[in-house]
Amino acid sequence: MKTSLIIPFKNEKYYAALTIRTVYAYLSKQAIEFEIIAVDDSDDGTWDILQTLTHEYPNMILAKGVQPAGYGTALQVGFQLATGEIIIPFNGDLSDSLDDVMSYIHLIEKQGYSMVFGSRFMQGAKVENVTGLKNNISWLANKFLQLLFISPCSDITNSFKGYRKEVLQTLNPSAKGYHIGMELALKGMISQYRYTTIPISWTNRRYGRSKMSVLKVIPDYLLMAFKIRFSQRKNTL
Ligand SMILES: Nc1nc2c(ncn2[C@@H]2O[C@H](COP(=O)(O)OP(=O)(O)OP(=O)(O)O)[C@@H](O)[C@H]2O)c(=O)[nH]1
Ligand SMILES: [Mg+2]
Repeated sequence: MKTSLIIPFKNEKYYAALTIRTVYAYLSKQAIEFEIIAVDDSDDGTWDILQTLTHEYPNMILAKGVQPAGYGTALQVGFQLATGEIIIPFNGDLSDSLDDVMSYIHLIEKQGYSMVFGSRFMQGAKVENVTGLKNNISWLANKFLQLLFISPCSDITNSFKGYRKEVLQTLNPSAKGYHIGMELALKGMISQYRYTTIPISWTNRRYGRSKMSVLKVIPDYLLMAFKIRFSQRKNTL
């Protein structure tokens, strides 16, 4: 099955070339068919770097995000362009692991899962250089979501997940920001798609600046979680 890696970039001039080259070098050595879809919302020269790379790598697609720019809208642009049967959002700052990408592909292709979720909070996960506050808020938010949705998944908010394309097409995400990962996971679980959660590795960025303020995004996460929970309740009454 062909895999589409969707990589969003916003002002990642230190990572753009490093990430694309690292991903290519790694995936080219695996026995898989793949494409990279880079979706860019930068104004720091990242776009020019990515454009140069498209001449080097034939199976790389480069697209601009749509305005107003957002992590969620960027992923949605990538989903529309993806031609693979497996779709995996992968962060442009190399925080996610390519070994985990291969585990996702294996679980979908060989074990028939519709979705695979990566968890930073289960036994076996390796999290490096994370800031205490962000990690604690994220852990707490995921505990809360687990209770609200009675879910065994310990990392619903993480966007690094793998999906069959046909699943994404039915989930119809609306989140414009970082909460798109949570929206897709919750809607997918409610729709009873077969999924599993595995421990993953996550390393904090070494260069550049984080675009995500965890405190600012909390209202988006809460609103979306309650909206999904209450529409689920209405449907089961
Ligand atoms: N196209 C696009 N990409 C974005 C946008 N916001 C963030 N990104 C990218 O999405 C990825 C994740 O964003 P980060 O800023 O690293 O967010 P984070 O991983 O939660 O934050 P850190 O843990 O501090 O790295 C990075 O590759 C960003 O460049 C956006 O509005 N548009
Ligand atoms: Mg990051």
